[in-house]
Amino acid sequence: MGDSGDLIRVKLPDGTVKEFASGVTPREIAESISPRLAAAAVVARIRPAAGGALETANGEAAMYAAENPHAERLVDLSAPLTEDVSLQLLTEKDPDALPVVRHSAAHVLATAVLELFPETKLGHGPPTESGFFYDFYRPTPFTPEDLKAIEAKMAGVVARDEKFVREWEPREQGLAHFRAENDFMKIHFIERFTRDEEAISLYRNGAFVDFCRGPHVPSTGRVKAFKVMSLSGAYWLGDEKNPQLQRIYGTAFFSKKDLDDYLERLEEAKRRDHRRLGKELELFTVSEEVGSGLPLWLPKGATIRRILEEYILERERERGYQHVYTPSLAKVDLYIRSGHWAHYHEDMFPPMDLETEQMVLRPMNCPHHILVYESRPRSYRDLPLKLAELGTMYRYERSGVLSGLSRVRCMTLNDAHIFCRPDQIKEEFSNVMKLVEQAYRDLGITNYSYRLSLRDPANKEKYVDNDEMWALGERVLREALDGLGLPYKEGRGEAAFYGPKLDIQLADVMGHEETYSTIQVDFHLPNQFDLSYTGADGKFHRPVMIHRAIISTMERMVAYLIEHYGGAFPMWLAPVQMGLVPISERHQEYAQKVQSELQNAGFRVELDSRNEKMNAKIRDFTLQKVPYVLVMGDKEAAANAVSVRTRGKGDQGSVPLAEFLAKAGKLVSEKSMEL
Ligand code: TSB
Ligand code: ZN
Repeated sequence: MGDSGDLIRVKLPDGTVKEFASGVTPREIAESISPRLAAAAVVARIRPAAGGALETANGEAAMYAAENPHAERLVDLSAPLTEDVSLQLLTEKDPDALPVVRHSAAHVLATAVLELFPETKLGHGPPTESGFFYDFYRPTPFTPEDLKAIEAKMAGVVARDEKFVREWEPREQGLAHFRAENDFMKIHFIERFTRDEEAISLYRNGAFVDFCRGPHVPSTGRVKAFKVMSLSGAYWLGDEKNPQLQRIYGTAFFSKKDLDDYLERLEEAKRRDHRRLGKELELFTVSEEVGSGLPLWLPKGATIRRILEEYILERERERGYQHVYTPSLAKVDLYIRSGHWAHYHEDMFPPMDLETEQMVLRPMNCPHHILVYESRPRSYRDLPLKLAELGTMYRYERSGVLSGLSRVRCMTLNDAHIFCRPDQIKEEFSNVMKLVEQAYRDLGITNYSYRLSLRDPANKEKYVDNDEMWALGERVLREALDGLGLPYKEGRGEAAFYGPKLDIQLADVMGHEETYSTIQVDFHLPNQFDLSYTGADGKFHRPVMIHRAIISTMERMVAYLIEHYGGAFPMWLAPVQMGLVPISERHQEYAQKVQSELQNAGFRVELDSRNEKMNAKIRDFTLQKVPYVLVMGDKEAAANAVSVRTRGKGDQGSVPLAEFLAKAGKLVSEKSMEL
């Protein structure tokens, strides 16, 4: 609180401190600086002088619970300030303002729905990564026409430019209002999240009132660009015994251009979606009879996978990795000893009873590789020992998060465990990074970022409890990263249960990131298994383990490559590199000769000898995104040539077969991205 009682001190981003009467609002402060700034501002960020760090959003609780008065937070431009604060005004350009306008858009959506369908009961309506949603309870399903009407009505609410006004109501009185309306979901939120509050926070725009802690943009008119996107069903509180809710999704931006850009990217993402291309290009399929998250690789997808596998095995051999084969299941005791059972068993398939034993499908390959290490005594001269395997493993991913090939339940990881001396960690780490860079270069992956994945120290269940070990692992990784000069962000709660990781993140068209490569420093498992090597001093020492995957799981990497290339693979990865089209029946023989010549040279070719028109055959190969279509008629047969149509470039005319062969061979051996 300001010392003088009715004056507060406000520190602005440029460092100046100004005094205002207590109760001044960020808007009034903005106006005192410049009317332009006041008009441009959407929301304010304040940090009380006695304050702490930025409050992190914690899902629903953050939406409804009373704010922590000491934490840095966003507030309405109309929020009265009654203590000394640092203040920053956010305009539409500030990325942190976007979730605010999306939350306001959710209120606009609910306003529209209640005006059109007054019998509807409201659930909650938070912003999301890509927009917002609102959950509604209404026995009659919304139709596509309803959604259109809702969107039109929203435009009306925006045009009315209603102020978002925060109101406080004594908790019991507020609850009584919601009870009178039979608003069972609002009552639940209030009871659950404001147990210790005397008053509840409401936001009003026009006649619409919602239980909400804000903040909001100043008025509905600031929701300049929005769109109702889709409708889905969700059970109240995720329980199928509860009433079914209708969740309407939308998105909102500060400008029409941002919205259009987003919708354009969404279209692009749909065009590239690996689940769709996987079907169209016949790469993989998922059968309900096998089960969710258990894809079947079709011949063409399997070809891409096999090429990737051979590629990475060869790189590993060059670098002194030794490959092993180990089974995909083990006795549960192995995973009890490793700590997986204590910290990871929620992600594992349940055990199978077998005579007197319990077996589990392995969720990771590490324990098996540890047993390979243990199969004979090791000396310091054996280290680093790099055991690698294309290891198949099983994880019980929840059905809601499964997606095509990118998140599955049965996966094959390009895995290795490096057993080394502590003084070798740095060099091994750097070797792994070099391999990652080489693989990404060859695969044409250029856009990636590094994430140092740390544990959440509060989560004792998910992580091994050993502060010293975590500190050491983190230090080693930071030193290695700094040594290589790599920029990285941090991810709390993203570590493996046994240690911190360096994860390499790739983003899709929508900017959504996933982890692909990973390097992990582990002091835990060597201890659990009492691993040792004989040092130069003749004594036993404990090795360190580095877990690493270069090209991730075959599933996730192929999913990425499909989307990255939009199905138009470079020559070395294309499942079919050349499509052969004889112009008519009489060119069939020549086409077969060309086919065997190309096959003998190691190319993957497909000859279309159907009784179809030439153009239909060319079109089909084009739709399959085959790099080269080779058309053969009298002229080509006479000259031992092929007429070449290059993907994305069109008809290139007749080329002597030998010349084409040499060029194609070069593209493959150089892993060229061009044709
Ligand atoms: C690197 N024990 C280590 C290994 O030695 C390990 O399993 N690490 S992991 O848990 O991070 O998994 C390795 C990689 O597998 C991840 O970085 C991710 O790219 C990939 N992956 C994880 N879960 C899935 C899944 N459900 N579907 C597809 N790929 C996955
Ligand atoms: Zn491992």
